[in-house]
Amino acid sequence: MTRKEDARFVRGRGTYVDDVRLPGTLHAAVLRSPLAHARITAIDTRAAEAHPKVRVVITGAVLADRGLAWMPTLSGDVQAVLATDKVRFQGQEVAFVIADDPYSARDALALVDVDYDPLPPVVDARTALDPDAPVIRDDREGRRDNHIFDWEAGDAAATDRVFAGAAVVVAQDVLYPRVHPAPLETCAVIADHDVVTGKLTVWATTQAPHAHRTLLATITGIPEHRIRVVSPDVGGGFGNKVPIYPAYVCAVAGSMLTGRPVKWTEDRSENLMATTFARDYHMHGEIASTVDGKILALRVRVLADHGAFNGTAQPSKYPAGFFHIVTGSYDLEAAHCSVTGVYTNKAPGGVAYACSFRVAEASFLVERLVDLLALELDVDPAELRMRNLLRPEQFPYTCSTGWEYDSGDYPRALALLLETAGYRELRAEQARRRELGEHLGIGLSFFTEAVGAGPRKHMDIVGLGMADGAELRVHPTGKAVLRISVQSQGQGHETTFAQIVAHELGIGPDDVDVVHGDTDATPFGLGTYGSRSTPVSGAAASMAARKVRERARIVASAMLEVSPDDLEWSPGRWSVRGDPTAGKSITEIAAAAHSDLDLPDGVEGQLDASCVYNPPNLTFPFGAYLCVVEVDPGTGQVVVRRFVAVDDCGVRINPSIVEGQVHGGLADGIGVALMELIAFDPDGNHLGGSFMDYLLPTAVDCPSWELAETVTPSPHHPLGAKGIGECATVGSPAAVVNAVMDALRPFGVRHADMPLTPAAVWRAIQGRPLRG
Ligand code: PCD
Repeated sequence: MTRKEDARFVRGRGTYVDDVRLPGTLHAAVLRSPLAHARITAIDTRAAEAHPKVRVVITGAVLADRGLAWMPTLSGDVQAVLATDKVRFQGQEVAFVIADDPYSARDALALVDVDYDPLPPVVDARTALDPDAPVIRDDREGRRDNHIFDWEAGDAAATDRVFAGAAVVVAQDVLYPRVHPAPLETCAVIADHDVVTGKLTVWATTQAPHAHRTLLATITGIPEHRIRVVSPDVGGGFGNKVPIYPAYVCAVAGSMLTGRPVKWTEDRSENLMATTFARDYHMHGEIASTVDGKILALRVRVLADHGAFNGTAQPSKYPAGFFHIVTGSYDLEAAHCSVTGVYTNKAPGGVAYACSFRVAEASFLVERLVDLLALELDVDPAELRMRNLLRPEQFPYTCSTGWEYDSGDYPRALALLLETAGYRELRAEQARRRELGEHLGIGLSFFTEAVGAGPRKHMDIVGLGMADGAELRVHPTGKAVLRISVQSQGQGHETTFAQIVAHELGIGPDDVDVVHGDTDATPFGLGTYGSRSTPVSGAAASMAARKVRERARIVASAMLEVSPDDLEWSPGRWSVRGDPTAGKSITEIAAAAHSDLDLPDGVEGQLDASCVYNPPNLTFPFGAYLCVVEVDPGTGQVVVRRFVAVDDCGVRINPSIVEGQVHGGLADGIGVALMELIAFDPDGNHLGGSFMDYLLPTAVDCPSWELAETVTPSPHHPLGAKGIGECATVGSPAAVVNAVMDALRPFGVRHADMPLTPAAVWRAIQGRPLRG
């Protein structure tokens, strides 16, 4: 089925926040810090306020009077809404100018005069804990260093024991650099506070409208039932639209101060500089094996750069997200990982950009280590993986760091990959081309994702348990409306969620409309990230539809004057067991459910039903990827020739949407591996504030994807579906990097850090790799 929403998107008829025009709207711009670390000694707003079109200039002091200068982050820290004492990263919000039009607001920024007293910045996470490092968060009582947390998983002693007895140990420092989700639509907000009713309506680019409503209530003190968050069409999220940003709070304050709607739309540089980044993990990994390549254990230490405020978005029990899935897809005797988080003078964040809370970092590390082990043992990397993958009979499998993988047939996926790619012929071609002095590289990766958070007893964000809801209404004519708590940013939920209901009720997907993105119109839930919509809200939709089906059975039994037990279901219809001609369709039953038909005592009319789904476990999709690159050693240029991907996300609701999700993620992976990097100079100046510097992959950089699939249903999801949205971004960078390293083998290169730009590759060939 093609995507329903495309009918409006391909006509340019989508409605994004910036398209929303409310009468009387004022426009805002944010004044940002030019310095990475400095004390603010004075702010003079008089000249800006004198601008004829400026209505209000909000500073940290104005907010402090209302208790709004600081706000909670998603990780239990606090973040400055507008700086009062110090600025802590370049691009930090210092003042918020509200004017009649966006141009005047921008112009007036230059009229705000801020005196800064520069302080030395902490730019390199590796020096953040030095005893003489400047303390970034001196706002926090008693804080004398830049340490945020230490966290560990697995059994350290058991792991050390296995390592001590292992014949082979390979170790490597691996950086997963700071990258950015960079959605095409930047962030935007309109806050509209009605002084008469006290009601606040916030139009925002959010992946989690309900969580934002609760947070806005907590931050502003406006009662939650008077807050409505509307997230219309969203032009890409990728984790960037999970947090609440300071300008959202400023817009609310601005609307309360002016009594008018206040709109703020971020530009590209602001998005790249100040909204949440991803990764920035300095990892040290060790892998232990026997001489014949049986992988025994994994030991990992991580230094995590969280920027100036700890604003990572992930379940609160897990400060390093799901990083402890670093055991990957292999059967290990022991594993241990420890993560230390530090503050630096960089933008806050650490969002799960297209991965379920740090699975991208984990998966990249283990897949690099497996390749390095193959190199050390001189074994083919496909062969080494095949020997060590979990076997189907081991599921459900509990890994050494505690995750219970629900289902999988890994060897089948890898075998299909090798066959689809023509692996043996590729290796033969590589040998031939090496003779000619040409550098073809073949890279593999195998990954396991963990998507669909909760269960809520283990997972919450700021105390909100990770469950999601769905409400299904069936109208008298049999047409249905499904209301869901999750929010599409391009994934096609209007199509797939209609398909789920259509499948359960045996009606056409065009007879089901999906409502989302408006907290006044949808049930509560935690929203769309961590590929959780299908595993959680998709399950809720399916369960709600099954409740409707059961209600329909009772109504049908009253219509047919038989016992409900004598009815059997076929898609769209209840009929008398053994007599398929005596039956009633869902449409007929819906009409009857709204009619004067006598229903058994205790049975309500109508068919509507709802469900709050608390997932019993995450779902564990997986895949096997192969990338073929050519490297020009003279220039260091990498060209991706082929990319073959086998994905298993259980039952696919919409195969073409799933393929689209995989295509997008594979392109993401090429970008991260070869070109994307948020870099800083030693003063903390941000060096990637536009798409001229922060490179995103285009069609030119991508081959024609070659996809294949296996289907291993999730045993606990009502439809057997697992999430897919982030799989390819998790699995693909390792395949690309492994391919480049494979191509560089004749030059004796073992490892080089991402992004493998021409300069980085050329330097690695010269034996002078670029370092973090
Ligand atoms: N599906 C199907 N089947 C299966 C699964 C799935 O069909 N088995 C489909 C669904 O339904 C949807 C899609 O597919 O439609 C997806 O899904 P999922 O996996 O569930 O996911 P979601 O939740 O919905 O979503 C989310 C994701 C994420 S997370 C990300 S990053 C990204 C992805 O999604 N983002 C985006 N993808 C995408 N796409 C687009 N277009 N855009 C965007 O933005 Mo994060 O955490 O936020 O970082």
